[in-house]
Amino acid sequence: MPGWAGALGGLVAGGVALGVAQLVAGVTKPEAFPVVAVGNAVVDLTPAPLKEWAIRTFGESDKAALVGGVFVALVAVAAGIGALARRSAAVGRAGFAAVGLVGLAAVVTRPGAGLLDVAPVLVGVAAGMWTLEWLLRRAGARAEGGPARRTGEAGPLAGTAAAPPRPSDDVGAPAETEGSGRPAGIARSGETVVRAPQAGPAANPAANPEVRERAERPAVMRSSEDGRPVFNRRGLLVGAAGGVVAAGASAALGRMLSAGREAETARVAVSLPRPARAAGPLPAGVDFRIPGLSPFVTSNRDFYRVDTALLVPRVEPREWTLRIHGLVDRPVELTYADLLRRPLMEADVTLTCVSNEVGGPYVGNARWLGVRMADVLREAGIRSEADMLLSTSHDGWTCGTPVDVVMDGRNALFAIAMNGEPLPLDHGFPVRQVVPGLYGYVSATKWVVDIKVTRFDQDEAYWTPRGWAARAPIKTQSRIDVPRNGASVPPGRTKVAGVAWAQHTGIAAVEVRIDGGAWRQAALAEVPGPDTWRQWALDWDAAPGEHVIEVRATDAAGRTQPEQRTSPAPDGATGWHSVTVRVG
Ligand SMILES: Nc1nc2c(c(=O)[nH]1)N[C@H]1C(S)=C(S)[C@@H](COP(=O)(O)O)O[C@H]1N2
Ligand SMILES: [Mo]
Repeated sequence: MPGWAGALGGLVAGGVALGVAQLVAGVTKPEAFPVVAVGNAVVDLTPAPLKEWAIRTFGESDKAALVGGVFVALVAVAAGIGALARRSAAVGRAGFAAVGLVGLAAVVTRPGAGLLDVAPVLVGVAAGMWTLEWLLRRAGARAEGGPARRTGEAGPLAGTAAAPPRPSDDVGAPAETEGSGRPAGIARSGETVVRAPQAGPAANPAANPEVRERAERPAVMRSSEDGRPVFNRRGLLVGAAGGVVAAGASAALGRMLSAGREAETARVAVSLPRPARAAGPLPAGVDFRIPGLSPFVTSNRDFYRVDTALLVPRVEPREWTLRIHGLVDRPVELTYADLLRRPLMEADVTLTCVSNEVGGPYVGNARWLGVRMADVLREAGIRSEADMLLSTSHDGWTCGTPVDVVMDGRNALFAIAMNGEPLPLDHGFPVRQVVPGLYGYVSATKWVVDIKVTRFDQDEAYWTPRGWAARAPIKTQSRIDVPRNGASVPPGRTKVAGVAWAQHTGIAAVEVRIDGGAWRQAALAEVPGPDTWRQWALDWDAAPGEHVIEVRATDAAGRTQPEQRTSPAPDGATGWHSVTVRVG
């Protein structure tokens, strides 16, 4: 087997080792990825003058240069190990073990290292050793049962390698003959021998004397006349390709998991500044505390989530910036630190999704902490012809919000916190928009990174060409939470209760009727302002039988919900919510 084949095997095995290590680090601890640990250790061990030289030479990319250097060193070492391992599997294993020891030393000497930190190195090294031996076996090295077969890693067919030849053995068929030391499944490709080097693309393999000769020999003798193993180039290349795929896939998955954990680590590390304008405690009567009724404050865990993101964007605050540009006098770019230095305010705001059906679950209320969008936009200087803020999220989703709504004095925020915690990753960490009174798809951009000040007649946001209205104020709605539709209710006095919302206008009245009878006024809970939902409740003397309960709300502008049911598209559902219950 030529030297390049061993080197290739070493490289692929090294890649698998790193990919697997990255994957394990992704599930255990991202900093325990050995390349990062080695890089950090190198930084610590580098004498100051050399460090300064590196910073002078590589500048901002000194970290990239360092990690790159570690990778180049690893590539060279891996290739060397592979080339040496052609002769002896023990050498290959020793090489991986030596590299692993360096990785282990780096990992365990990191500040805050724990026992679990050794896992990425150990599992990665094991995967690399296994891959190297597997590849070299495929390539034909040590076909005569060298150390490879004693490792016990060979497939179930390995034991047949020394079986006597069967006269009927044909080149294409005998997995047993070709299976020497290979995992089952791979062994079945009789092709491997037919297309072995020198054999050529024989149309009729049996007619090729060389192939026939080789096929008729037992596998133990699958070597050339001089006693050296036959090099199976195709076997090696196919195996190497598989190894590259496995290495890439595990590295990608590991990076994904790591990124999530890094963002989560960064999120936990955020210490929220005190608001310049705190919202104060909620009024005592905001919550009737009726079992089954939505609590006034929706916990972050229970808050509905709606977005187009298959993978939750993982944005680290130190990498986050918000750019405001377009029809402005002075474009603005803010960092997370800039945002946190500005006066923060708290606001209780109920979010609602336009896709919410009448009675549906896509509505939730939270206390948000953030910077007023209007303050930042005023600094940028919005031109008079602008009427739309086209915001873009980290993952490229876009949202069009009317300028006048954001600037009219309401609590439209670049929010950084939700219910006293940094925004959960799912809800837009590190920064999202919250605009009272507009459905989420035209206002509530999560992971917001860019705002283009523009015009509705010049730009379109994500959902507009998909059949949803460009402008979408929230429609006044009410929902019955208890009793649930289809519930059985004991006869006698019982509570009917739910929530109603008309953000930025406020709820003035909620009425309930049973079986199409007269409307009765429900009691309304307190609210901190017009931007949240409002609980309502009514005592009902339930008589046995089946009953239909309906609800409708009237907002502070005097508009009562229309009875006419419409579906959510294009700008929000209308109609009265109703439930049917059995009493008895
Ligand atoms: N980046 C991004 N932000 C987004 C969306 C999205 O798809 N991507 N969906 C919007 C919609 S339709 C709604 S209703 C709200 C929901 O916010 P939540 O998931 O925090 O409840 O987010 C809005 N912000
Ligand atoms: Mo939505």
